[in-house]
Amino acid sequence: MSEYVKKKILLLGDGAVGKTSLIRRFVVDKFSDDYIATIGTKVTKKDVRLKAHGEEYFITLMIWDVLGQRGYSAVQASSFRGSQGAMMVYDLTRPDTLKSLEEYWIPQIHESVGKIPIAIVGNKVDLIDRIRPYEEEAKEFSAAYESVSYLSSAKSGENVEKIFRVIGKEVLEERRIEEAGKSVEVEVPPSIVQASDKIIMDFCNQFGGIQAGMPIVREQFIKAGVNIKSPTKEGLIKAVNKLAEVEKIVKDPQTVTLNKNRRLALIRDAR
Ligand code: G3D
Ligand code: MG
Repeated sequence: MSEYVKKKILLLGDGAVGKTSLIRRFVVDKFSDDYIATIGTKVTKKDVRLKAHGEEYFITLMIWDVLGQRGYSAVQASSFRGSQGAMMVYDLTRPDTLKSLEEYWIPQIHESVGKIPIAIVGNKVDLIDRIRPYEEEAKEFSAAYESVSYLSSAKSGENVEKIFRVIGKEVLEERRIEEAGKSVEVEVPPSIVQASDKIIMDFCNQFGGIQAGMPIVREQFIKAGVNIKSPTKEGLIKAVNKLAEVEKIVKDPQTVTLNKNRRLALIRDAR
């Protein structure tokens, strides 16, 4: 007997560590050099067949590529909800990205969904010489979180399939998930990144959720020329206007104006 299940897996880690490349490699088995910055959150589906508890499962992995920019905590917390496993990715050529897992990404995930199975992934193994004890470093680090660790390369494909399968299996065999169910407090006045974060969430909430809203946010932010890492007030104002244009198609004029003014106020009040 095989069972059909659907599981939500997050890919987390700093910008440019290789999250999007790993997903692309796993899903279409290809490495593309064109780099498209992930603005917001993107969900990719992949079906895999797995054995767990001695049974065969057909499992659909819903892989969430979450905005890798620190400070977007509302978007991130909202993306974390309901996730059952996570791959925490760092870049082997940039030690600060490993530190960032410890200081930012792992605490964030613990705070919003509790202790779910995680895998620590040191990516870009094709770029390093193996003289340094990278493996030991990764093992030591992951032991502290009772998690598995792998070195991978989205470029060569090394370990990519394996990591997704391992996390899929761990999620199936399931260690306990503690829903902390905490909401994220944002202090006042917000920074410009926090304003941007709030605007994105506000739009998504109005637009039927993060999965429906995020592709539109992505498109309009690009059109407005907003750099998600360091948004400017001018750029955000443009983006808010563009989002309003989209909302005009589906919402009444009053709501559109209300939404727009609420978002412009966020920008105005930002530091
Ligand atoms: P992100 O989604 O975590 O932000 P990306 O990261 O997947 O967009 O990758 C960021 C850059 O690292 C890209 O380079 C990408 O090609 C490169 N990259 C990702 N994984 C690997 C890997 O395993 N090996 C090597 N050599 N490069 C990798 P560019 O230059 O296009 O920005
Ligand atoms: Mg990306």
